[in-house]
Amino acid sequence: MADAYLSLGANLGDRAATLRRAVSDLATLGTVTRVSSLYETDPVGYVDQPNFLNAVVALETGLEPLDLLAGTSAIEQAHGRERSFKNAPRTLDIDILFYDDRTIAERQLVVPHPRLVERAFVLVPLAEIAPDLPHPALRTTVRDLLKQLSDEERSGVRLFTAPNWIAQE
Ligand code: PH2
Ligand code: MG
Ligand code: MG
Repeated sequence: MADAYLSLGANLGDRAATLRRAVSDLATLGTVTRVSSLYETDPVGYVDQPNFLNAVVALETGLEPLDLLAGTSAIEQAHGRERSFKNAPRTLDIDILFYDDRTIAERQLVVPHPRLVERAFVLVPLAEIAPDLPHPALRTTVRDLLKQLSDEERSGVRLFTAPNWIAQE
């Protein structure tokens, strides 16, 4: 069994409903062990698009990384994901952030996710559920990676309350 961390994002349609269904779909790929809160986030990269809702999920899985990627891609497809251009608005994006402490550099999949260290929309929810997790290559904890971002970057990520979002104990 491996511990994977996944980033979820949506900025089209009923974003909270899509993310809620995505979390239950992910249970077909393993056991969802932690789910962050939802965050409303300013778009990063291609900025002329609607705000996102983002969250991070921990998944215990028996799938190998490329099989996990096939599974998450199928869930994106099932939610109507279209690939028009890089960073285009999307009904659902699921990215693999970490897969145990492995580093993977395949054509289809690079793990740890190469842009996670610069993305408050990933690090804020990740720090909520796994602050002490070390980045396997940088050896810096998620908490410390988040501290390296500017106040401005962190202010683009705001707690979002959705009724019936997945309950955490
Ligand atoms: N995803 C991107 C590009 N920009 N910005 C926010 N706020 N949230 C995202 O999930 C996101 C983004 C590419 O996948
Ligand atoms: Mg992405
Ligand atoms: Mg993606």
